[in-house]
Amino acid sequence: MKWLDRFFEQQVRAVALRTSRRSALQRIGRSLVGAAFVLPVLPFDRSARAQHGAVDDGHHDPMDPQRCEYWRYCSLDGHLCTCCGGSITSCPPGTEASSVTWIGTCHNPDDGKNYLVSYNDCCGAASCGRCFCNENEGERPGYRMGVHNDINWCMGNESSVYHCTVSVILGVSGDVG
Ligand code: ABN
Repeated sequence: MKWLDRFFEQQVRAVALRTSRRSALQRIGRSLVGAAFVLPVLPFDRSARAQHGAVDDGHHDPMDPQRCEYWRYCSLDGHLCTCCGGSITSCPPGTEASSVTWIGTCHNPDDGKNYLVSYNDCCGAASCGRCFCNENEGERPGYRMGVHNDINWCMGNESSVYHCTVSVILGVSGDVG
């Protein structure tokens, strides 16, 4: 393999003789600047994120339970079970609701009332991956766990594997008893 080493050495030396360090740096610089102009205009496939509900298409329907803007999801951080084979309040088959939850208060634009909502994670199957929402009304920083919603609430279940999140109404704000 010595002949190969010698061959490449000769080629590199020949290039070095013909090219000054400054012109080499200029050429590298030019191609980097060129790349900076060309790369941003290349087409990117964003359809995967769109399918997962992460792209804001300007359609904000507070009554569509498969959208993050649905009024009950005002403090939901996770994947919507309505996009994962479950419903607003029930976990998809093969998963079970978390025994501990995150509670939020959401305003229902239909009747003008505020509702106490429990966000139960559904546990026991790998993350659903669809319709991810990060709504944080009333959330507080993570160092106070009870008031932070970016938590895997499956931690108290037999399986702590997170799948998706449901939202269950616990009561109307102002109700006593
Ligand atoms: N409560 C949803 C969730 C699950 C796992 C990690 C962060 C948030």
